[in-house]
Amino acid sequence: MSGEHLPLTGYASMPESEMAERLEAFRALMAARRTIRDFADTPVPREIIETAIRTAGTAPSGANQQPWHFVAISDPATKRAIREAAEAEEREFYGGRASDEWLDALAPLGTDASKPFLETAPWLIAVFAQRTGEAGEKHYYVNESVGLATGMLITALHSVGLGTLTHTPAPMNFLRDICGRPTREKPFVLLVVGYPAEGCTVPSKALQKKELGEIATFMGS
Ligand code: IYR
Repeated sequence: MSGEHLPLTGYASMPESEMAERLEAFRALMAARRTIRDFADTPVPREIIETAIRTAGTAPSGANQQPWHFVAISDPATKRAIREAAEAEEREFYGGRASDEWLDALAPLGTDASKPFLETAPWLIAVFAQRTGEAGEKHYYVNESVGLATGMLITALHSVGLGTLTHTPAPMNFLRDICGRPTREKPFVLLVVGYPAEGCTVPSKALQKKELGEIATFMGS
């Protein structure tokens, strides 16, 4: 094996009964996660966002290149600029750019071009995918890597009672300009973060998750 290697640390096996118990508790925690669109303006400390982003930064990535950058925004003027740019795109999307099939698929969610949460929520985290590194070197499996990191970010935030919305105004190149990021970075997703507003509702469709038999096939025992 080439390249320096060190002993693996941080793994401790446990009895199968404890595995089952812990996993069931974690499954139940994650099953309670919902994408929300109605946020309270209650502040969330910066340290909480920092630790959640550091958690995301532990994700596996192609050749461990960590091809991500997170811009965490609480500044009201920047949030307003993002809202204005996102709503301009969304007005075009809902006003004709989206196919009828796409609008039909979205109908159960009840979304429209109005995105007040982009100003109400205490934090926006713009996630950028780096197609190349600082020295111009190619990054591998960029979307897979950034998707994994984003999933871990959402999981970390949910684990401490924060709600998120994975928002993808399309196109979202405006995020690169507003956040001052280089052209080698592509906006991946805009994560809206905060506490659910009082009386927050979620679409009933969001409560229906597929059963194990629909999402998994086992080949062998
Ligand atoms: N970006 C639009 C439309 C939208 C698209 C999908 I796919 C969604 O799951 C939700 C919304 C919007 O944010 O309204």
